Amino acid sequence: MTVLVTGSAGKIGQSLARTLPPLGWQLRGFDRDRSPSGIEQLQGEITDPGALDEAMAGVRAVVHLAGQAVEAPWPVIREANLEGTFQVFEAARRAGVRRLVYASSNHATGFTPRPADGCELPADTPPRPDTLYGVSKAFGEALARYYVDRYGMQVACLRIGTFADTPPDARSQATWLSPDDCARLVDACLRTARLGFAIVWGVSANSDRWWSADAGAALGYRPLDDAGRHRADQPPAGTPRPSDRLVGGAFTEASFGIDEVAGREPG
Ligand code: 15L
Repeated sequence: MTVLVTGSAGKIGQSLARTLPPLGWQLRGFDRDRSPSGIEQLQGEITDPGALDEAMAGVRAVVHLAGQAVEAPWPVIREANLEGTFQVFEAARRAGVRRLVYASSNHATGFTPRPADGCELPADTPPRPDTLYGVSKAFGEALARYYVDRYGMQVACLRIGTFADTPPDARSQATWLSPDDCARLVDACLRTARLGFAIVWGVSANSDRWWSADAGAALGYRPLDDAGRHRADQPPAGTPRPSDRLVGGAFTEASFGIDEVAGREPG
């Protein structure tokens, strides 16, 4: 059964192209760029309904990763993450594809205070975006809810933490999502018989995690990696900053305001 992966040339897309086929999934990639992965690939824009109709043919489920993955000027966010995500949901609906895994982000909740030691935030923590990027992810979650309620789709929204081969900094002791756990999470979302609408933290089994594992466990996600095992390899934590007290970390700082980001090249 074929699963369409949008954003297949991106960091997570290329990783899933390696990790999902051994778990039994046949992938078709869709991206504006080509990537070196060995899966079938179609090139196109996620804002192009015709290209998406072609990509959805014969597909059983969609993993929607494509879009702008960090803060950027509003026109970039609007085009990629609002228009693009809408067109992907619409194309899935037209094609009768019922299941979709949506790459949301922890930055949909970035201004939420980090919980006290030993406490965890539930997966359905209300949106409190730290950037326009975070706002666009909250939009995607609302769109998902709408397609579930109106059209009976089954959608898992993954509030992804820090996806990386190894945890890159002190914050990611809590927020790291390893490539193998990412595959386990997407695999669980594709397989579960219990999916209606779900929001799940995309995080590994980190000893210092702030995020509850319950919603993921309900879908059958069993993470195995722990950022704590890499603690010794990390650079020492810098001077504490006020933004350390918030889920979104640096994204909550003044340098991520609309005026500050307006002239920046999209990352
Ligand atoms: C994200 O949503 C970003 O795509 C990624 O670049 C990281 O900033 C990550 O969140 C994070 O919070 O570490």
